[in-house]
Amino acid sequence: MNALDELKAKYLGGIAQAGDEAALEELRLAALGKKGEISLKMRELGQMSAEERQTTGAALNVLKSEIDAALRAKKAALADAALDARLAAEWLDVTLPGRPRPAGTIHPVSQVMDEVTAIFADMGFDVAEGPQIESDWYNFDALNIPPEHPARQEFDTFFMARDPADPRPPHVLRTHTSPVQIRAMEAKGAPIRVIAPGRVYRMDMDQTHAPMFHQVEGMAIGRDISMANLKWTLEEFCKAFFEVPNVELRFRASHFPFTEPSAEVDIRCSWEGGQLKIGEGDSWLEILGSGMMQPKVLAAGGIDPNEWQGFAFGMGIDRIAMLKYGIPDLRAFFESDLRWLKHYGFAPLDLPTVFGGLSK
Ligand code: 2NL
Repeated sequence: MNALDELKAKYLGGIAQAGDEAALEELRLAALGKKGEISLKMRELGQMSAEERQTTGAALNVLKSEIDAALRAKKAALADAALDARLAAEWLDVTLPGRPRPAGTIHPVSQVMDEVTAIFADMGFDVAEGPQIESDWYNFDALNIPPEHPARQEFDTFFMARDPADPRPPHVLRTHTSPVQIRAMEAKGAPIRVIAPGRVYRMDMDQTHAPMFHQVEGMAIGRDISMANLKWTLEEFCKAFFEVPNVELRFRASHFPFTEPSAEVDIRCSWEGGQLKIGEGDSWLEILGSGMMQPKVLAAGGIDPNEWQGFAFGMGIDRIAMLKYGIPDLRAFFESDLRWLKHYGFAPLDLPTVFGGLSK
């Protein structure tokens, strides 16, 4: 074996064995670098005879390109191997199902409020909102609630603190959303169709009462709005809300200071097997209070009762939400009744995975 064949064997063998780029670079410098073995051999050509120089020179050039090609091929092979190793290590199954993330849901009371609002919006009612802390005038006087009325007692209404030196009556947490309707009358005048959904407060707390609950009141004022319009409006509302083709309503004479005449409204129903069915059966379920706007209340809202008249009604949202969705009692709202939450697809015992699996 001549010297060039030895060099060739040495370098091609070394390149084949090289395990990484650094080893390859070392071999490249040893062979082809300025002081590399091939370069030194090139320099020796000067001392050779013309004939020898030609054959050795050509052979050196061939060897040089062979080594160069081997280096490049090995470098590419190492890069491929590195990529394969990474692909194997970082393997990802994109066909795996996602991890479930329990989603929050809208609160049932909010949902029912939205439903009620949408139904009345379809019948041309605007939505009005107002303050939850009201003046004594908007909450009581404007509604023809006399000073001696029980609602005005300390036991029934939450009164705000007032400097004892201040002679004005204290503000209250509104006990109904009627004040919002008085404000709407003042702001827009007649004719008007409006509903007022929102939170109300009464000093009451037992199995069927909470100190804060939700109400929707509504009113329609025009030149000749009558109780017939009230009845039709409430029937349409009940059909849409309870999602039944027919309903039957019963108006029972009643009394509210702000309406005259006044009626409590019951809906025909049955309770077969503990299941409430609206629209058929031998039972009646009270769903709301209503009546014709008392003339003094119209006047308090700045509307002339000699020119205008209208109906008004009020219902408890929490109660009709419980009826519609079959919730047995109020504690569902306070103690997160599992049936109630499950009905809405909310699993209360699963901790959200975003908290890093604290439950495990
Ligand atoms: C009930 C009864 C009712 C009204 C609310 C009302 C409002 C104005 C004028 C006249 Cl500004 N009336 N609201 C009328 C009748 C009944 O609520 O039992 N609610 C839960």
